[in-house]
This record gives sequence, structure tokens and C-alpha cells, in this order.
Amino acid sequence: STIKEKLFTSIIESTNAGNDKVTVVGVGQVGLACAFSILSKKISSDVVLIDVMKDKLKGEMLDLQHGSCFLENAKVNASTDFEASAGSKICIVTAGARQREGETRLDLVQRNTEIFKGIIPKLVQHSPNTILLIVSNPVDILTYVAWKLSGLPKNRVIGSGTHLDSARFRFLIAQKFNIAPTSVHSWIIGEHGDTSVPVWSGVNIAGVRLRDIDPTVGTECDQEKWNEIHKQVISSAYEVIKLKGYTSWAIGLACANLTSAILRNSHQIHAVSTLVCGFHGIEHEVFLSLPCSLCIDGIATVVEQSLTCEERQMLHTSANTMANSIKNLKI
Ligand code: 6V0
Repeated sequence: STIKEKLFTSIIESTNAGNDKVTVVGVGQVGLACAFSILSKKISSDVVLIDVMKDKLKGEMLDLQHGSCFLENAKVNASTDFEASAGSKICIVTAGARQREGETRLDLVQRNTEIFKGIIPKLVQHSPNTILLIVSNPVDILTYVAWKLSGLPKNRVIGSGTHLDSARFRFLIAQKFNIAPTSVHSWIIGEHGDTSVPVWSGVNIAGVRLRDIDPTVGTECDQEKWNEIHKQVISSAYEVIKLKGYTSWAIGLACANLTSAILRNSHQIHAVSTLVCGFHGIEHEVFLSLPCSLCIDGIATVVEQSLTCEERQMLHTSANTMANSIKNLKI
């Protein structure tokens, strides 16, 4: 008999699967930052990486496995075969093409839709009860595409949406006041990116609304130009991309935070992309971010904030843009 047989007496046929399995599809900069944040924060003990680039995938898997002594013995697996994702509680999708020169945004949407056609049905086939967390851009449209392709109920298909934009917003306001970002209560909703909606009417510190101190805060008439902060939020992704080529750490941490909220059935409220038809008077079947409570089944509730007319109008503009983009998509 072998050393193993001499050393161990089998009592049961044990399984290696964790009950907090998370699959990350796409091991580019964003996928890796998601996986690393989830592992290093001990959010999941069972992480699977999926990509089409075999060697890169194996290299990343081995590198992470070699760190497992420092990751609470988490299991890290990787494969080009979606079977490895079977039984995932959450599947994070970061795969996607980047814009080519001369390519319109809509062309990119169609290209990424084609990529999603090869990913989403396979994820659902192997994990019929999973929650899809979509990160690939343009995230709001691709979350809609994933919802359509998956056949999953709307609570199980979530886009990372403006969770990241809100975090940037909180950080920048915090810097102005020299306080901790988590002590800033401020939300960005709507479309992730250029047309996002900063909810200045609700921004508060310890329950004190900035608009009660100065009703012009965040408007064009604001002497202190707080609205520059929202412009900075929008330009920050472009700035980081210009400086280092891509963004990764903040989106990775944001996704780890959402994953934790879901797996812990926490009912924490975060701004994520969801089906917004019926909220704030929106009639289009589109995905945009609103504050949602997250549980083990995905989205439990949506919070309908008291928006000003202007904020509501901005949200409607985003919804119309989304509806127009979706109209021309071949899903
Ligand atoms: P990247 O570094 O080019 O990685 C993309 C990865 O996807 C590569 O490893 C590809 O091999 C892989 N891939 C492509 N096709 C497939 C497929 N069919 N199956 C499996 N894997 C595939 O890009 P990066 O990681 O920087 O960005 C990924 C996506 O995230 C892009 O669409 C970004 O625009 C988007 N981001 C979204 C953010 C958000 O807030 N929602 C933030 C940052 C980036």
C-alpha cells in the first residue's frame, strides 16, 4: 500500500467542492483583480477561472495556487471548459473585446454580444441556479444581453453598474472633507460611465444633507463647484487608462464587495445594474443602476430614491439611450 493509504483511513467519500463557489470568466486585468480580491479577502474558498487563452490561464492558476497557504487554503481551478464552473453560486463575467480603432460603441456591443452567446448559455447549463454578475462593458447593455441569453429571472442577473462610480464619488468627496470614504453617504445611479447620475439631493454626512447647508451644491450655480467631483468621477476611468493602460484594482474590489454581500445573504444595499422598467416612471425594458439590497438569491429589493426633477430627467435620458442601443442589437 502507498504512503497515502497507510496515512489516511477513508471514512466518507468527500467532495472538494466549496459551497461558496465563484467562477470568473475572463482572466484579463479585470478578471484577475476580481479573483485576487475575492481570494485575499477570503470571500470564497473555491474560485474557478475560465478563459480562451490556455497558457495564460494555466500560468495565472498556478501562480495563485502557489499562494494558497496564504489564502486560507482556498481552491483555485482554471479551465477553458465551462464544465469546471459547475455548481457556481456566482459567475462573474469580465470577458470581452476592447474597442478597435474606428469602431463605434455599438459595433463593440455587437462583438461582445457575440462573445456572450458563447459564454452565458454554458454558464447557466452548468449552474442553473447561479447569479450572473456582469462586468464587461458597456455593462448595462451587456447585463440586458446576459439576462436575455440566460433565461434567468431578473433577480439573478446583476451588472456591477455604478457601484464603482459611487465608490469613486465617495472617495473624492471624502478627500475634500478629510474624512473616511465610508462615512460619505452618496450615490451615483443610472448608466455606468459618461451619463451617470449623481444624486446630489441625497448626499449627506452623518445625516446632514449638503443641500440643506447650501441648496446649490452640485448644480451649475454652485460657487464651490462641487459638480466638478462628478466630472472627475466620469474622467477618472479615462485618466487611469491613460496612465496605466486599464483599470483593475477598484473594479476588482467593487466586485469582491458585491460577491461578499450576495454570498453572506447580507441584504446590503449597493448601486447595481438591474431591470429598471417601472421605477421612476421608466417604461423601457432596460438595465440601469439603482440602489438594490443583495441577498443569496441576487437582488432582493430596489430602493426608489426621492429624486429631483433634474435627476429623474437624467435617468430618463440614460434609459432612452439604452433602449435605442438595444433596439439594433442582434441577440
Ligand atoms: P482584457 O485584459 O483584454 O481581458 C479580457 C479577457 O477576456 C482576456 O483574457 C480574453 O482572453 C478573455 N476572453 C475574450 N473572449 C473570451 C471568451 N469567449 N471566453 C472566455 N474569455 C474570453 O480586458 P480587461 O480585463 O481590462 O477588461 C475586461 C472588460 O471589463 C472590458 O469589457 C472592460 O471594458 C470592462 N470593464 C468594466 C468595468 C466596470 O466598471 N464595469 C471597469 C473596468 C473594465
